[in-house]
Amino acid sequence: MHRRDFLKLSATTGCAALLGPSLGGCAGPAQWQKLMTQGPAKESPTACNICFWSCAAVVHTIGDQIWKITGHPDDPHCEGRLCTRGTGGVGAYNDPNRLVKPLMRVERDGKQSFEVVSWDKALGFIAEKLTKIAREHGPDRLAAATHGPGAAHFIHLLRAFGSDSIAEPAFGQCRGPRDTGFYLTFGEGVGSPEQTDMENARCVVLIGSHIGENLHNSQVRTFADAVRNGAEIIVVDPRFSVAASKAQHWLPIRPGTDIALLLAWMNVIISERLYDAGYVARNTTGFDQLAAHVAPFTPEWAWNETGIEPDVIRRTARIMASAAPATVLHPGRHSTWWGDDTQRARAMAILVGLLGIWGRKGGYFIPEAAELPEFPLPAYPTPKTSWRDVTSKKYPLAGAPLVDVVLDNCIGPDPHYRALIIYDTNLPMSVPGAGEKLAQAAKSLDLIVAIDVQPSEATGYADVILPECSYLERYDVLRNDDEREPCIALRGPALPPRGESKPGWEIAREIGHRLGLDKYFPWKDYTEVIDWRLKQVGGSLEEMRKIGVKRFPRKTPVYYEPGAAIAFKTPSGKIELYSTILKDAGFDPLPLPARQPPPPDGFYRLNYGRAPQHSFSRTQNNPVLYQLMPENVVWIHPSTALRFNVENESYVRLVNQDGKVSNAVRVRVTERTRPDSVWLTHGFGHTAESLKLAYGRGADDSALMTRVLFDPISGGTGMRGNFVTLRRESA
Ligand SMILES: Nc1nc2c(c(=O)[nH]1)N[C@H]1C(S)=C(S)[C@@H](COP(=O)(O)OP(=O)(O)OC[C@H]3O[C@@H](n4cnc5c(=O)[nH]c(N)nc54)[C@H](O)[C@@H]3O)O[C@H]1N2
Ligand SMILES: Nc1nc2c(c(=O)[nH]1)N[C@H]1C(S)=C(S)[C@@H](COP(=O)(O)OP(=O)(O)OC[C@H]3O[C@@H](n4cnc5c(=O)[nH]c(N)nc54)[C@H](O)[C@@H]3O)O[C@H]1N2
Ligand code: SF4
Ligand SMILES: [Mo]
Repeated sequence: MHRRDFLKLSATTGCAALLGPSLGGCAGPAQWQKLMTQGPAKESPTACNICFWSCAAVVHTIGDQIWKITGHPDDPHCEGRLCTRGTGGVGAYNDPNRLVKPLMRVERDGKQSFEVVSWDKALGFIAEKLTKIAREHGPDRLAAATHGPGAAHFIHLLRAFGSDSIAEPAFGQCRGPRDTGFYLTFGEGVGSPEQTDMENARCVVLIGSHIGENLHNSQVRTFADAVRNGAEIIVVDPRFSVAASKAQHWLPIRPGTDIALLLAWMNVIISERLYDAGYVARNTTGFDQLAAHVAPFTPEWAWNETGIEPDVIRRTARIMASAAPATVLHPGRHSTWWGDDTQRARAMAILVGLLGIWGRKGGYFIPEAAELPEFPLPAYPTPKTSWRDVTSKKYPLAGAPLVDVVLDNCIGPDPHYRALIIYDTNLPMSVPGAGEKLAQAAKSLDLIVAIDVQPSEATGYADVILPECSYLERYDVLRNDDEREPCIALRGPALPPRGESKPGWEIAREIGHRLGLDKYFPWKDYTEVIDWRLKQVGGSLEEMRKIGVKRFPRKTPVYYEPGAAIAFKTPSGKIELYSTILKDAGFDPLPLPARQPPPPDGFYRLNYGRAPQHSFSRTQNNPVLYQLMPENVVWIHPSTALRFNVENESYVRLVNQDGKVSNAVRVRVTERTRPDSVWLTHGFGHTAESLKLAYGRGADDSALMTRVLFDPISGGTGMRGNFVTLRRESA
């Protein structure tokens, strides 16, 4: 059987695998009222999974219905209040389009469709294919693409099997360049949650980061603390973002020229001797080379590049330097922009070093996790070929596997990888060009498995689709992030899994057992693992089911002492302002400015980002969040509206530089976007028909990204180099 493009799960067989309105549906006002008066509600702890920030929460259930989900009062990720999306998590349970039965691709009379099968058949098929691949090619030829905390179960499965090729769009399409740039400079990346001490800051500098629309709960809260405390807020963004609206200093930069601004800031800070000279002398190397490098990059020079006036550049440089060390120069998060992204992150990291704010109060604190032992298991086998062997051929400095590289190695007559597991990630909408690559991979690979809660775009390429139950119906790995105060949180089920859906841990264990990996899954139920780990730190699962969140005292200080000589994990043991690693690898050891070509006449830069109501492409079909924002709109400048003779609320199609046409999308005419750009919220324009609410609504930014600016250092896929024009839609 030949696999072709992705199948829409609309075939009658497929529909039987979805929950359906008769079982689910969203409670209307009358039902809510009834629920609210029925009490008493049962309360159980969870960690939100509407995004991976994993805020600890309390699920209030009455019978088999969820009344509401509220923030856990003791949780530092949310301080008792969930964000819009977390509150709407109820919809993740009620979504009538949820997957609730395993599906397998079948071909009858030359026609392919998905057929409901038993778990035993689906898992048996997967195990048979993987066993054959291991025998004929080696277990290292299995790859995975994952996201989120639940991925841990499948990472464990792959490592136990003998593969470490586990890629995430959260690296190559998100944090990769940022973490690589900071790693090269400080010997470590930035954490998640980011260790920015905004609540104690006197100045916060945001470069792009659109906090407020980017709704990582505690990050927004600490940014609000900074605003409330009267900190000077400097926002560098070509668009008038929500964060810009809170700032005293909004620098509407020409897109793609941030390195020029950062170099000019350094020029001012060095020439006016505003840097922390003691910190720089004790903790950095390469200062002289840096000083010589930035000397020509004056504010007057940068004006021409960035469009920011020299006065503003000088004034903001002085503000951030005088507030230091209580200055947060935020490292950003989504950093795959223009293809020079590791160098931009390096420029930010160097400035962090000059200001002496790493490990200092009001700058970057030192994060710490709870010392929570791992459940004792045998060591993993060493993969015959590691992801590094595959990735380093193209990107020698990439710090993690890249989805693009994995997919490229899934294609062709004799691909390196032979099977792919997709867990909690929607590649066709999160990696530009991945849909086409997956369609090709489907022809070359022996097996594609998708594990998802809903029939999203990625599942359409699979041979086997396994329905995971929602986070509200399962245990997962304990949350234990590096943060200000060590703290663990429990995700536990509030209700049993709907239909035949299963928790990820059980799916991974069942596959593991069928592959003969019993020694890596020696427990019956994942609660045994959780309970064992908690008992090592004086707790228990029983206790955690009651308290949800447990805090621990810190073992190390939150900041370095002023005047400390810090041991960094770089080759020199210092902050490397000048990077010998980059030089040795043939890259610029100090960042150089770049310029992006302007849009052709009649075209606009495609800018994109977040809205508070949605997460990536995962929530558009959530019946609660759908009501808050059913489709995205395209922001256009009034001059663009005039030129195309379109009005607010009318519909247009976006056509990119390669002729790709979007769905019809509603226009919002606003001066908040530049005349040379348009703005879209990411995650809309779904093409999977079984997502009944989300299907066909709004425009998909990913589909318009046919020009990818690869970052040669980290392998990140720069997404901002695309242009679109408008095509009027007749009413
Ligand atoms: N509600 C919600 N919040 C989320 C998420 C979500 O899905 N939904 N996702 C989370 C995740 S994983 C991430 S990575 C973050 C992403 O959020 P961020 O890390 O904040 O993303 P950025 O790309 O830095 O920010 C987008 C901003 O960059 C601006 N911009 C565009 N081009 C340029 C440029 O050349 N220079 C500068 N200085 N600015 C530019 C845009 O106008 C926009 O305001 O959001 C997180 N928070
Ligand atoms: N065009 C464009 N591309 C982008 C971005 C952008 O702004 N624009 N942003 C980039 C960024 S910053 C990031 S971090 C990545 C994120 O990209 P992804 O990792 O792909 O995004 P997610 O929303 O986490 O994954 C969505 C998938 O997870 C499934 N899912 C939801 N809950 C569960 C669950 O409990 N279990 C399982 N098994 N599946 C579940 C959803 O149904 C959906 O199929 O995207 C990147 N790609
Ligand atoms: S930030 Fe919002 S969506 Fe993300 S985990 Fe917290 S409450 Fe859930
Ligand atoms: Mo991200």
